[in-house]
Amino acid sequence: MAKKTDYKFCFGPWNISEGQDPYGPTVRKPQTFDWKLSQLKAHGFDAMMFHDDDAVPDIDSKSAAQVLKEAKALKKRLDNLGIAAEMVAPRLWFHPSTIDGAYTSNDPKCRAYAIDRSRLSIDIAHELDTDILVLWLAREGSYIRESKDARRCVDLLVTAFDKMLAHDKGIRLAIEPKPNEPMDHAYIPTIGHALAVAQLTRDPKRVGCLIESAHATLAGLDPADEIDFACAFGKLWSLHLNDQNGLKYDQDRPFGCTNLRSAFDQVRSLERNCYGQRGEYVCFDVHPFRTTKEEHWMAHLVNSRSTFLHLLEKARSFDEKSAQKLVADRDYQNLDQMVIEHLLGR
Ligand code: XUL
Ligand code: MN
Repeated sequence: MAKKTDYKFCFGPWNISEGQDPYGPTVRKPQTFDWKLSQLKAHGFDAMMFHDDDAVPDIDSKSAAQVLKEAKALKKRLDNLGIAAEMVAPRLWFHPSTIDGAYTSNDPKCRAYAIDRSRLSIDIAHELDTDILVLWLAREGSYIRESKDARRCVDLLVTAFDKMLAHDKGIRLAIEPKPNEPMDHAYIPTIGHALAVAQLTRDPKRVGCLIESAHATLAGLDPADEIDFACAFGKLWSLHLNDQNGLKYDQDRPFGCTNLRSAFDQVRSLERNCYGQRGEYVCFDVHPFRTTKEEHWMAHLVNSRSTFLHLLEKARSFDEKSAQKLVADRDYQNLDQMVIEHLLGR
């Protein structure tokens, strides 16, 4: 029998968010970073994900030396608490230099800013002892098709990735595709696009991906199939499990809350690909509903983890033998019902 994975879990400080949306302000007072760290351990999580400015606040106002000093101090705090840093991601969508995109901005000065900041993020990752740089390419796309040359933008992305790969021989780039929001259309909307672009870089072996369930759903794809596809290439290096109710704004709902069967299929796919056995983490990129009271602030994370563990039990207790008999008989009708009954606990 295959070895059972002992899954490790993580989330980011932004997942304990204050409820702001485009139509209204925050509804919960911000929590301190220390509180977030203490909650992480208390609720059975093992690691934290970091944007570069989660790790070092106000990063743009500090010298590189100061940034690295603060990253070192953070690493000490994490070590003392027994918390790992899962990844670092450059936040390339807040600064004025990223208004028209970062690596694909039409302005060469803005592109230079994006690459410099990415290199600094890699140095932070190094200090935090993670070899994963996550790239959610937030503004690499267009609102107006004629504003950018999409062919040239592919070249610009490859140029930027090559500079990052050259900067640190140990870093691995995990591209997190998302088809839209904030852009009308993103240049890297799916895992297929991410892995294709990886092949154009100077070191394709160090360019892989991160799948977010909601992003796959927004692309009209099945998250479980995306997981299998990435794993067929050995390129699934991180994962943002959550849920999404149809084709609308990115919802980051608790894992399994909208489509329990899809969540079950994602867990099955992780299991058959032995995800987690090479040190990968299960991360939940989920947000509390705006209505959430401060005293229930961790519920969306705790519930996502708990649903994952329940579904893991369901995946492991699924009667594969009977399922295979139905498959051999092309009786998908009863296979369908078998899955439903299993999820209903019958
Ligand atoms: C955006 C998103 C980000 C990335 C990290 O939709 O998912 O939080 O996961 O930059
Ligand atoms: Mn994400």
